[in-house]
Amino acid sequence: MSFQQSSPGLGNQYEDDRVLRSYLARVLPETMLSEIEPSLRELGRLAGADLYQMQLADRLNEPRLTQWDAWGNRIDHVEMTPLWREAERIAVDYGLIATAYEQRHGSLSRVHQCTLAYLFTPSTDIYSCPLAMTDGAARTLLSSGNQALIDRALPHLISRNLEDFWTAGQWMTELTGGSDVGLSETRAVSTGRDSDQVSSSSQLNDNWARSRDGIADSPSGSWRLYGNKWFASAITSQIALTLARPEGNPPGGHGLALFYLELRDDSGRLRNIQINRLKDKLGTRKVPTAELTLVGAPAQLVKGTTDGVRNIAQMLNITRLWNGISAVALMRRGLALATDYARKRTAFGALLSEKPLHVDTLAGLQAEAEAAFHLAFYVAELTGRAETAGTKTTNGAGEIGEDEPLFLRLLTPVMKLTTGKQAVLVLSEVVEAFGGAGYVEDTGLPQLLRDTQVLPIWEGTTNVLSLDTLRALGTPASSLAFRGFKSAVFNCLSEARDPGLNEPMRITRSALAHAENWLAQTSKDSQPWLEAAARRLAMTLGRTMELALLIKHAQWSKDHEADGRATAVARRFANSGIDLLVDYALDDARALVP
Ligand code: MFK
Repeated sequence: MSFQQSSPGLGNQYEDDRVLRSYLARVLPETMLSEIEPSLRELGRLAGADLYQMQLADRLNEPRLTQWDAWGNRIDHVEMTPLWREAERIAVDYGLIATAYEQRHGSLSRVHQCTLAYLFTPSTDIYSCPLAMTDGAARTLLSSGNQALIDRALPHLISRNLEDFWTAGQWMTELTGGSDVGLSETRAVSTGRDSDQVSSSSQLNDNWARSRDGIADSPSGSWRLYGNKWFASAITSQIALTLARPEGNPPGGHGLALFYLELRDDSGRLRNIQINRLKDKLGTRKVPTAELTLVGAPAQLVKGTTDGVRNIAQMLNITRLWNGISAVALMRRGLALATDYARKRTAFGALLSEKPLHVDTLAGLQAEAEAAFHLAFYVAELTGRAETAGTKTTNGAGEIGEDEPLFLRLLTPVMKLTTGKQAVLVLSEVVEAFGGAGYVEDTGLPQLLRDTQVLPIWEGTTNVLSLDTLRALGTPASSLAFRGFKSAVFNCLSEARDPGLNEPMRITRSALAHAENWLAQTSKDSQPWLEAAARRLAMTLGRTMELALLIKHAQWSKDHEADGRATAVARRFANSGIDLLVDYALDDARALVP
């Protein structure tokens, strides 16, 4: 065999990323960009070089659960893979959580953090999962106003020191379901004084110190949890937020309460928690996802004894943002590899990069990825603004409009569901772009697709988030959320002058008007009709917003970078199906699915 095929390679993942760099140049003040750029460049280098090599070498490693020691003691120890240990170190070093809470750049700190996450994610085998939950827990504790828990846990969650750093789990799913969380069966039994009365952090720390000597003890005034958690991601975390029903509470999400747990005692033993097994999953195999039994695990109330679902929702909004950033990061990785490969692979007498059909295929994927990128980072911008609302920020972006919180509430599920689906489509095509090689494990490509497949599932499936979109819309059409959506779309179009953007603008306006009219009509109809079309509506909103953001960026790029590529992307994406709102008779659907 004389023929040798060069493998696809990666350059500096920051320097080579036209889309990211152009976006940052638009949204960040110059001083901020020049301050953070050296660390982005360094992380981009790591992600494309050492970390990527380590990821390929770590491919066959998986977390290992050891339930018993040699002497018959139950230990339930989970060993992380070498790549994950390195990923944790890098995450702490680069401040992947800290950046969002130190808020050195006001609301734009979220954009900064998401940029770090975007560069970090594709080379670290879903270590973004524990980071997402850690971020979500930090935000949830802050919003809870529970000062004792904030003082105790927050410094660890946002630490830049590896020794102090804690990750958090988010245990919601039970055998009864991952979507209808209100069905949770875990019981909470009060052990005495209500922990709401634990008012100072020193008191809480005292209580904790006293309970350190044994897992059977817990801080006074706390609770014990009994039940099974069926999908507890990243069980290696130090703390978890979870839902349980205090005895006597009514059924449903309202009757659940939000609890805080510290998983291990000082000797590292789990505190009345058993790990039954690790899940054998399609992808995300580096994530130690566990089935747990809580056998009186000591816990603290985070905020009141009811409304657990409402109180954990803050966490979901943050992890959904991470989901979107992960979706665009994985699309970027797949396309970086496929594009490089196209420049190295010859077929039928020419490089793939010179073959019109191959180039056209990759261009379509690039348009999807670029559209998703702008939507995910736009939600990061809005999240940063919501988090710093009312504070004086260094970038003057602290003021938010009346519609903005409801608009963000609407756009977060829309973004999560839209980008998750795009990522699966893009990664599936990326695998195909390599032909048979894409189907072979040691290229690392099948794993990319399998890991991506989780994105439309966890943190709310596409259908559950479509229903959430309806809930977030409130009273359709006239709602503040939709008003916010509409004005954001029009704002994006307001400065577009390039004639090349006329057609994308027409398609945006038409999709928006259709959605608005459809909502006005359908909201008068029956609930089943509205529900049946919820996914088509949510995807239409997501793709319309994406196109509007592409148009805005294209005009900016033309004006400031003399670059027409973003316009080409907007034109391509505009013709890839924006308005998906078709009405099918519900009876026909029922007939098809007897
Ligand atoms: C790569 C990065 C990704 C990170 C990965 C992390 C791995 C973690 C693995 C997992 O944990 S996966 C499991 C995640 N589970 C979910 O995402 C649950 C999916 N199901 C839903 O989202 C359902 O819509 C929900 C459970 C919220 C529905 O439950 P209910 O009991 O029917 O709640 P309801 O009545 O809709 O809402 C209760 C309250 O919460 C309402 O407020 P009020 O009480 O004031 O009326 C809602 O408005 C509010 N709410 C619900 N969702 C909200 C929200 N508020 C703000 N934001 C939201 N997203």
